[in-house]
Amino acid sequence: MRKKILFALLILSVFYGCLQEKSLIKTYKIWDDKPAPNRGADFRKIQAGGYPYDPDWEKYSYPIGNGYMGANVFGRTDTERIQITEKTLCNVGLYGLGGITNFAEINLDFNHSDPKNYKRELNINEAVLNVSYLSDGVKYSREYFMSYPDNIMAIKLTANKKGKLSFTLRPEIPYTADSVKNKFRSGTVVADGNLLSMVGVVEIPFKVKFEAQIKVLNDGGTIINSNDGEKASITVSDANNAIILLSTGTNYRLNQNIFMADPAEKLDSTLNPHDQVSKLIVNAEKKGYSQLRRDHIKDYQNLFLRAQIDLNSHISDSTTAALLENYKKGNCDRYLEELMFQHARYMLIASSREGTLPTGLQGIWSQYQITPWTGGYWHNINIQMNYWGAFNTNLAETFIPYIEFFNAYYPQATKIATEYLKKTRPDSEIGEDNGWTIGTGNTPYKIGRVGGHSGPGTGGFTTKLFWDYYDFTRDTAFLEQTGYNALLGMSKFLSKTLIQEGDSLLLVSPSASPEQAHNNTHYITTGTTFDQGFVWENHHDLLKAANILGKDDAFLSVVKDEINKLDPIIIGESGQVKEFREEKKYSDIGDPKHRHVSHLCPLYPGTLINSNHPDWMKGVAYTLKERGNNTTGWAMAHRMNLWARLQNGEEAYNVYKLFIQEKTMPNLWTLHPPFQIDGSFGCMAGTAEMLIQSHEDYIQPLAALPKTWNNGSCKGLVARGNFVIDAEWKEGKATLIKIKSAKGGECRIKYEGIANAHLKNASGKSVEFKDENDIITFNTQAGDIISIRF
Ligand code: FUC
Repeated sequence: MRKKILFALLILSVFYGCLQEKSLIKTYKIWDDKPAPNRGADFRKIQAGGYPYDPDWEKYSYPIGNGYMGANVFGRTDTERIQITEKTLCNVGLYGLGGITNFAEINLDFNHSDPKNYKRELNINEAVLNVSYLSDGVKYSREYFMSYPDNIMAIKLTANKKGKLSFTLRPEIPYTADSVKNKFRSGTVVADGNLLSMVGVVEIPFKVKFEAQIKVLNDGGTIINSNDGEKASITVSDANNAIILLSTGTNYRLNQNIFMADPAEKLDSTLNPHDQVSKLIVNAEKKGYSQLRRDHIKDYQNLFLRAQIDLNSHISDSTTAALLENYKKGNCDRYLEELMFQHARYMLIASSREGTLPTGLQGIWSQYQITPWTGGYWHNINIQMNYWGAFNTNLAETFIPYIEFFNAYYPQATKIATEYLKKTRPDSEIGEDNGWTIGTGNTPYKIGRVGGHSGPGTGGFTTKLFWDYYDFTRDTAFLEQTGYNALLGMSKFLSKTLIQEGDSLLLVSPSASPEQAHNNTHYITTGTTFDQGFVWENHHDLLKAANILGKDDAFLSVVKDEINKLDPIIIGESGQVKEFREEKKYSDIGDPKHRHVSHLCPLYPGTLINSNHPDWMKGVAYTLKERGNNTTGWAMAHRMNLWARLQNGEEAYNVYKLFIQEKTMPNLWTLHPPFQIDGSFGCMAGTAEMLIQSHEDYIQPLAALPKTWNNGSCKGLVARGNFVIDAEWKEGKATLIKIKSAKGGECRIKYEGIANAHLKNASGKSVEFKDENDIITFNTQAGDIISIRF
């Protein structure tokens, strides 16, 4: 009998263990008890770049996405609004760069005017959105998702009584009305049987051909279509339920020509998205809704479920809007802090998948004709911030689109490097081997100029992502094929931006600290900390990469010589980290409250400033205090990560709190303002950085734990070396740290009193370790799981 009970317990615990691995302890949902309003754009309030603001879209609609396309769903019961964005559909944008634009508006007329028991809910654990309500005694439900494996949007509409589902589907191509200033596009909507096609072209400046197909499959009732002029529609009457499938495409192909050719030559005009868009619909219909849904959830959860944090919170009953309102009043519910973290991971998965473009300034969502700042890839902090958290929150694959983007823009980036050097070095010999670089403003169609208000350090800021991608994944094939050459080429370029000053100093010239201005003009100088710092970081990472791969390029000796002559970090008379070499006291030059803290990049995302230089760390703390936490969205996120690296958990938490209180909207999108996605992703990285750090040569769990997170646990966060970390803590002290070694290798962990802890492997055997000043070191093989109990 005892044996049987023990056996049953064993089975149960194995089963429970499996469950633990596969599901989160909590369900994360964003929900509301009313639809998003849809009152139209507010023409009195103008966004960056001069385009009208749509507060309802921005604050209340819920986003879904699959890397290729995104949708904002309003969940309305009169006329539902589903606004579609497709990443490759661009018009002129701003500054001649091209920019993402609204792809389609899908209207569903239900005319249910008095809904009861209304609920709309975005389930973050599954990436599925639901709307349900009662109208005239009938319960109506709609379920929406966007699948990456099938590149399709699917909607299921149901009524709980037979024959009660009726609606008209009316898609519109946006911004084609005569009243629209600068009409860039034309197109038609045609209904044929149960299929609606939207076909057209955004003529200026790239002649992008686009097509969307929408298929309506009704169960019961009748279906008719209408082709009334431009306003084609499909009407379903008295059905039991229905499925809507939507696919989109353009003739954009990510390749080197996109960045090299003139605007009208960038795309292959012989390509037509029609076949591909049709095939997606045919395949999806064949597969069927249930299988599409299963495949979508499986694909999504394969990424999403890898990491979780539990800050000792309870799922709240309040709507998300009420939770946020309460938080603003000072009731800082930790569930919302967890939800923000997981929602950002959700949005990263929804907007950045292999084979699609990188996630942009607004992720994959834009309802604008011209999106603020073109929705582009801004490289003086925004795009980097988008990916900081990909690595430590266990979503490294979401960075692959940037690697693909890099491979496509690389030849143009080498041209830009040479052009820049020819312009800035008129007297010196500029050969052809100048590496590559990238400046601030870039889009899917164009990489822009280097320099101006942001120094050439933007290139090193970018390659930091390549190094970190390697360092977190330890993917040596990536380092060999792409990473090493990217670092090498960047060092070659940066090396040529240096001028000799005396015997032992090399300074970037011209140089700028992103967007800092003095006397109302951007301040251009020599050797800013931002530029010097990123030359140091890139050179340093290159030498590490060369060492790993056993490379012996002759240029490496140049790098070794230069790295000692950069003198990047100088403490000024106020105790500040100087932003400019010529600055004496804090704020002598530039805006003392500027949102950018580019001179602190050597602490985060860089590694030059670290605990081996306590005076520099103090200088960062002084500078951060002076600059203040009250700034724009992404700028708060950078500060959060910096405070985390200073291991000041209270300040890191204060900025996070401020970010939620001041910059977060009821749909949990966040503001720069306007809506940008970088701040959400940056704070997601910051949350993980507070819990696990690994930028020095050891892993440091709970490095910046604030008091309010005194009890909790995390699972599946990643440290450099590809060590996957679970941790549990009570009263601010670790009780268990579990390390899964994905790639093997030496593991070093720093934690107070760790030498007294018990280390066991998965079969319960003690693990030998060396110990030195609260750092323990032990060897691992790939697949090893080591538990450290305190
Ligand atoms: C950088 C920032 C701005 C804005 C823009 C998109 O240039 O300095 O604040 O976020 O990117």
